[in-house]
Amino acid sequence: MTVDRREFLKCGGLAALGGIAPAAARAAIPMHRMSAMGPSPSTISTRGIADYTIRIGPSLIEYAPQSFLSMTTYNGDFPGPLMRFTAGRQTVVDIYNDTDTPEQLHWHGQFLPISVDGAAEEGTPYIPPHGMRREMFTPGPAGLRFYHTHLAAGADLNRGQYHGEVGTVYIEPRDEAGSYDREVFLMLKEFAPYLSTASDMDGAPFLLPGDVDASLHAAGQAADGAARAKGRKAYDLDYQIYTINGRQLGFGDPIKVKRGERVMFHIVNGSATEIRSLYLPGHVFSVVALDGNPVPTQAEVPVLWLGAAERISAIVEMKQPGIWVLGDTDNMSRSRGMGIVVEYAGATGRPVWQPPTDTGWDYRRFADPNGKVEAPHEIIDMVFTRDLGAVSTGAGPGFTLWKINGVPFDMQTMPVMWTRPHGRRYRLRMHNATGSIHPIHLHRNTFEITSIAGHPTAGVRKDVAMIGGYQTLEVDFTPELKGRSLFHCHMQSHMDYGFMALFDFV
Ligand SMILES: [Cu+2]
Repeated sequence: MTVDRREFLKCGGLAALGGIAPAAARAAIPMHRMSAMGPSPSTISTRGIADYTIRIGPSLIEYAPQSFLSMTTYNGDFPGPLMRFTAGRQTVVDIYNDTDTPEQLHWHGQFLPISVDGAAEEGTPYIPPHGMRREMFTPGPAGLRFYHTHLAAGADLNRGQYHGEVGTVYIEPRDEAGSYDREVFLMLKEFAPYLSTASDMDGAPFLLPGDVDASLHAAGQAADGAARAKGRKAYDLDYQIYTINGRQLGFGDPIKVKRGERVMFHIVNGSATEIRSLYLPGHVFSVVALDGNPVPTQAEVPVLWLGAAERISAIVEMKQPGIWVLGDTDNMSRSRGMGIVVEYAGATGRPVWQPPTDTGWDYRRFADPNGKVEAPHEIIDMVFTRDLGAVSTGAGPGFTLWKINGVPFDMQTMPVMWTRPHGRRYRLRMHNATGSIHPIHLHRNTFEITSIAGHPTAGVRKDVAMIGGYQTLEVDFTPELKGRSLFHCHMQSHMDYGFMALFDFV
């Protein structure tokens, strides 16, 4: 999905983009279904025509020539249509659920009322099977956001974010510097999940700083040892097919560039569970924004890393003519398709891959070196633990159960863990007593990373952040909105098996 910026502006934006119904087609959508399905009063628009219409339904996606996957998608394609909003300007989106099961469409990274946020745990109503909802909201904050289903999948790998219900949202700032020539949107996503027995479920040590907390390590090892002593085995998840924008490496359209061009890459990790890296041999990424929020320091890095649901906006100056593979640094992931070809005008030959030499990832590179962190009104401690293979699925291994402060989230009663006054600054001090990296996420808010593994930092604002194995991560925030906000690990298999908790700001 590549958009020439000048062309985009010339054509008036929305109409220039694929996957978006023109006004005439939109008017043809059966409006009578709306009243029949009875949209909730809070979401009824005074306007007649929606800015975007989304249809959730089954489709076939051609991930390689003559090779198709059957999956649930938005508007019959993967990724779903790129939705462009303007910060602060009210928008209307009609969502039709053409499936047999209730749906939730979550507007990830935006500050929206519970009625439209798209999480049943907070109280968002489901979009009924074969029904629709009209959602009216004021988008924000500006920057790269996305949307995805928010259903629990559990052991059913045909549900939730394992499927194709993921799309990009770009919220135009009111004033954009625009120091680039072209923008390219990349959606990273694996398909065809399968389960195996974990040999080593903990990730590679790319996350910096790498300090491990001895007491968290001891606690984690003891818990894993106790589970193994009971004869427990845990499932590990992997995927057969890896894609960028729904195509395996070599089968999608190449990104065509010219020497000297500055290309803005807007990258979304739409994975259900995986951490991804990206490298373009001979080039560097100048990181402009993390999770859509401008960074204080636009550092240049050779490799980008994104936990599930993280986004990066980065500019690459095209100054190494050739044909290159922009791909995952992991050879197995790339061989299964995680990459896309970058082709300079006039270049010939086969796409070239070279491994990077520096692969570390440190959020502090993008921080404000002189930033001062405000003291919070309250520090909320969280301890993350796991019980390997504790959720039995009958014969064979089990799914690992995840706990926050000793409690796995109860999907039946959906209890609030912390009720706190609105208008105060909170610090989440998260202690990871497991060897896994977790991309933790807080709905309806942006937080500031204030400490990583004991090292203070300031100025990096995100809505997802990776916490390293046996490390402590601190993030500060002042709740944007009153009401419930869901906190969870963004790995589908972790959030479905306990790794969630609710705040209620009153
Ligand atoms: Cu997790």
